[in-house]
Amino acid sequence: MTQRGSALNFRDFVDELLAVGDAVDVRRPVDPLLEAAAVTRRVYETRSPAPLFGNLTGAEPGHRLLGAPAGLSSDPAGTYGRLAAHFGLPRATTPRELLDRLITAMHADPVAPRVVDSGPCKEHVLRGDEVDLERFPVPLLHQQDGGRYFGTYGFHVVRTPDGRWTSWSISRSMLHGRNTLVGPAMPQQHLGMIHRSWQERGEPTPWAMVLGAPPAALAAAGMPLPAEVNEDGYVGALTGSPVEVVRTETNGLYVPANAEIVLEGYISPDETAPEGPMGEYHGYTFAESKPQPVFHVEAVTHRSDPILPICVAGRPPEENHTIWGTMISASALDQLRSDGLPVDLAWCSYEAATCWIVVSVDIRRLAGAGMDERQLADAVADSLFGSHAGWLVPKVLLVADDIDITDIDQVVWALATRYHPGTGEYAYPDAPGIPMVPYLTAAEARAGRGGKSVVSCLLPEHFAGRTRGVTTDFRHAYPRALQQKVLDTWADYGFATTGGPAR
Ligand SMILES: Cc1cc2nc3c(=O)[nH]c(=O)nc-3n(C[C@H](O)[C@H](O)[C@H](O)COP(=O)(O)O)c2cc1C
Ligand SMILES: [Mn+2]
Repeated sequence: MTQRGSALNFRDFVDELLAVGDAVDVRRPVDPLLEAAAVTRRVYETRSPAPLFGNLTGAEPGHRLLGAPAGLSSDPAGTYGRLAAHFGLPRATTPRELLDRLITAMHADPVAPRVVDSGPCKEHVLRGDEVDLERFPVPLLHQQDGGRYFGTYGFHVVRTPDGRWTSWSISRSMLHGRNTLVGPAMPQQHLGMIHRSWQERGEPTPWAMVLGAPPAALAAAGMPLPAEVNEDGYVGALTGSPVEVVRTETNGLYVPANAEIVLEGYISPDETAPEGPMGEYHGYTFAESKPQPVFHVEAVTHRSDPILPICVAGRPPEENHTIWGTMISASALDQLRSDGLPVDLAWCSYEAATCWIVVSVDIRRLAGAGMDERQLADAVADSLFGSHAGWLVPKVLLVADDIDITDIDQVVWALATRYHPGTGEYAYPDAPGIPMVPYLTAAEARAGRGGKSVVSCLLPEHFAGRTRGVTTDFRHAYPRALQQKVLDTWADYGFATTGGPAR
C-alpha cells in the first residue's frame, strides 16, 4: 500500500482530473518533439483540460506525458481547480484560502517524512549500463530550445554534507546524453548552495530527481521557504501526513515512494556543459546557452507505465505562474506580516509572469502606523527585497484593501486611476534580484542588482485610513436590497444563470 489522494499521490491526482473532466486522455499518436508541447501551450492559452498523452511516437509503449499539470480552468467555479488538487483541496478553493493554508503550515511543527521499505517507484529498477534516458519520451518544448527537457516539473533532492538539511527544489534540466542531464543550480537557490558545500570539499554532490512527485511536494519544492528548512517536513505539516519516502538504490538519499520516475546519481563538482536556451517563465526565449553543471544518472527507478509531467514555460498562465507565483505569494505575505507591516494580502498576478507582486494595504492599520508613502515603500522594500522570496520578484505594487488583488481587472483599474506619475514610484537600484528579468541592463544582470521598484497605487487619503471617491460598481452604487433583487431575478430578466459569481 502506498499513500493515496491527489496531494500525496501523483497517479491519484491524474485519475481525479480525468474523473472530473479536467484532463483529457489523448489516444492519438503524438510526437514528443514539439507536438505534445504545442498542444499543451494551446491548452494553457485556452484554459482547456490537461492533456495526458498515452501514445507517443518513438517512445517505449506505455510511457506517458502529462501537460499543463497546474494550468487554469475555463470553468469559473473551478478556475484554480488543478492547483487546488495539488493540495487535496476543493476545486472552488480561492487564492486567499489557499494562501491561508500555506502560511498556517509555515508556522506549524514540521512533520518529518516516514521511511518505508519499498513503493511503486521501485516497480522497475535500472542501474549502470541499463540507464538510458532516451527510453523516456523526453519532449522538445519550443522550436527555439537548445535541447529536450527531462525535468520541467520535477524536483532535485540534495543534502548538506553533514546531513542536517535536505532540500527539495524545482530547477529545469535538459537531456545531455544517455545518462546525463545539464541544468542551472543558481548560487542563491538552495540547490546551488548545497552543491557548493560539496564542491568546497572537492566531492560530487549526491543527487536525485523526482518526477511525477506527490503534487503537494512538487509545489513545496517550488516555494521559496527559508534556507535550512526541509521541504519534506513542510509538506507533512501542509497535508497533515508524513510523506512516505524510500531510500535510493545508490546514494543514501530518500525520495517519495510513489513517485512516477526517480533519477539518482551525482552532480559533478567541476564538469559543465552548455544548457539552453529554453522558453522561460517571463514569456521570452533569449538565444543563448550557458555553461551549467552536469548531473550524472547512475540508476533510474520508475512505476509501470510512468507519467512524466511537463511544464511548457512561456506566456502566462503556466506553472511558473500558478505554482511558483502562488508559493512566492505565500512566502512574501508571511514575510511582510512577520515584519509587522499593515498588509492584507499579497499576490503575484499570474498575468504579470512573476515579475510583479501586488500587496493590498490595510488602510486602517496604515493610518494607525502613521507612515508616509516613502516610509511605507522603503519598509516594504526592506522586508521583501532582502528575503529569499523577494529576490525572485522585481516589482511590488501597493494598493488599498478595497481592491481584490487576485482580480487582474481591479489591479489594472487601480494602477490606471491611482498611481501618480513622477511621485508614485520608488526605485531600489542596490536591491539584489534574480538576473533573469527581461528588462535588466547587461550591467544589472551581471551584478544581480537593480531594476527593482515599489509602485504605489495608494492615494493621499489612504494614509489617513479613508477613501474619497465611491467606487461606481454593482456592489457600491445600489442599495443592498436592490442588489439582492437583481440577483434573485436574474434568470427572470432573461439572462443565463451561469455567468459566474458577481464580484
Ligand atoms: C514549473 C517551475 C519551474 C521552475 N524552474 C526553475 C529553474 O529552472 N531554475 C530555478 O532556479 N528555479 C526554478 N523554479 C523556481 C524554484 O523552484 C523556486 O524558486 C524554489 O523556491 C527553489 O527552491 P529553494 O527555495 O529551495 O531554492 C521553478 C518553479 C516552478 C514551479
Ligand atoms: Mn529550500
